[in-house]
Amino acid sequence: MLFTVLVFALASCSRGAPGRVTHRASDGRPDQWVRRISPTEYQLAIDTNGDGRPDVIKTFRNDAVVEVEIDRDFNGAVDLVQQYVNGVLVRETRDDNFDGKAETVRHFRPDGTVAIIERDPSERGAIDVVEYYDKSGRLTRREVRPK
Ligand SMILES: [Ca+2]
Ligand SMILES: [Ca+2]
Repeated sequence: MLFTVLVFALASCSRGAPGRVTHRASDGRPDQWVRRISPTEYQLAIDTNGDGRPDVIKTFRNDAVVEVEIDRDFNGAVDLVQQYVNGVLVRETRDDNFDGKAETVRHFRPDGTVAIIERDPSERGAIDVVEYYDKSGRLTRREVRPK
C-alpha cells in the first residue's frame, strides 16, 4: 500500500442549514432534517442529544447509506466518519482526541474485522504508519514511512 495523503477533511456538522425538518422531539423542537444534495443523494441529519444541532449526518445514495458522519463530543465538529459499500462498513476515519484533525483510518473486511489501520500520529494530514492485521486481530506487518 502507498502512503497516501489523508484526503479526508473533518467537516463541521453545523455548516449551512441542515435541511427540511422531518421530525420533532416531544417538546416540539426539530431533531431530524433531510437535505437533498443531488438527484440520487440526500442527507439525513439527526440531533441525538437535544442541543438543537445535528450530531449524526447520514448520506444516502440511491436510498442506501454510504457515509455516516458523527460528532461524538457534540462540539459541532465531526470526529468519526464511517463509509459503507453495499450496506457494509468498509472504512472509518477517526479523530479520537477531538481536536478536529483525524489521526487514524481503519479499513474493514466484509466480515467486520479490521484489515488495515493507517496512522497519522502527528496529525499533519499524511499517513506515516500502516499496520496490517489478520482476522484474529493480530498485527502481521507494520510499515513506517521513511523520514
Ligand atoms: Ca466533535
Ligand atoms: Ca485528532
